[in-house]
Amino acid sequence: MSVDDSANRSANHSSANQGHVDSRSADQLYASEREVIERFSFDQQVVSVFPDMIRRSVPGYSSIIEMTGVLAARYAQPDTHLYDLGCSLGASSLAMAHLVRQRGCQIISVDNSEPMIERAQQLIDGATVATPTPITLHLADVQQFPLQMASVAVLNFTLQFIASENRDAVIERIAAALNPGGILLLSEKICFEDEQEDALQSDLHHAFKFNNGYSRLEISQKRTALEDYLQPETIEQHRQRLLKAGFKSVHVWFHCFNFMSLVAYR
Ligand code: GEK
Repeated sequence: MSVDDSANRSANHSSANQGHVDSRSADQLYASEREVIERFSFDQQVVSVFPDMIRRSVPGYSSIIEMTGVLAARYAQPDTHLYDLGCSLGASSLAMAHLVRQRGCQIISVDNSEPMIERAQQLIDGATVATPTPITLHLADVQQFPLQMASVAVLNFTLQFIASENRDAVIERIAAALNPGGILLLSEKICFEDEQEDALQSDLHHAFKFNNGYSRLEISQKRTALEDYLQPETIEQHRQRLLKAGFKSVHVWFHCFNFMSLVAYR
C-alpha cells in the first residue's frame, strides 16, 4: 500500500467516524515516513491525539474503561483510596468517579507525563456532571508514589512501560497498600510463549489497527518506536508475580488477541 492509499484510508476512516473523532485530534503522528524513529514518549503531541490513538490501537479499550468503573463500584470500600496508576487523561478515574458511591472514597490518579496530567486536569475541571467520588491528580512516578488504605488499584496499560526488573516491586507495593477484599485491575499488552501463537495474535492486532484506519507504514513506524519501551509479558508471568506478591486469586476477565485485563483479589 502506498502512502497516498493510506492517506485515503485515513480520510475515509475519519469521515466514517465523524461522531467520535474530532479531526483536530485524529492520530496521524506516524502517517508520514520518518528518517529516524525515536523512542515513543508521552509528550504534548501524543497527548493531543491520545483518546483517538488508544481507542484505535487497543482492542476493547472502551469496554475495559467502562468495566473498570463497574468493578471499582463493586469492590470499593468506604473511606479508602482508589488508585489510577498511569492515569493518562483520566479515563479510568472518571469511569470510577461516576460509579463509585461508597462514603468517603477518594480517587488518586498518578502519571509521570506532565502534559498528560495538565490535560487530564483540564478535562476533569471542565466536566459538566459532578461525580459522587472526587479525583485528585498527581505528577509522579508510580514506582515511588506513596500508596495506602486502598480498596481498588488500577494499572491499565502502565506496567508494560516499567522496566521488567522493577515490576515485582510495583506489584508488591500495591499488594501491601490494598485492604483485605480489595482488588487490582491490571490491563496489559501480552505476548505468548508459543512463537506461532505470538505471531498470529500480533498479526491479528495489526489487522485490527489497519481496519481502524492506520496504514501499514503507521503500524510499522509506531511498532519501531515502542520496540524497546513497551515490553509485554505472558499471562502466566503476570499471574505468578501477583500470587507471589500476596494476591489470593487472579482472574482474566477480558482477552482479545494480545491484550488482556485481569482482576487480582487481595
Ligand atoms: C487509560 N491508564 O486511559 N509512572 C507514572 N506513569 C507512567 C509511568 C510511571 N513510571 N510509566 C508510564 N506512565 C490509561 C492509559 S497509557 C497506555 C495508560 C498506552 C504513564 C504514561 O505517561 C502514560 O500516560 C500511561 O502510563 C500509559 O486507561 O498509551 O498504551
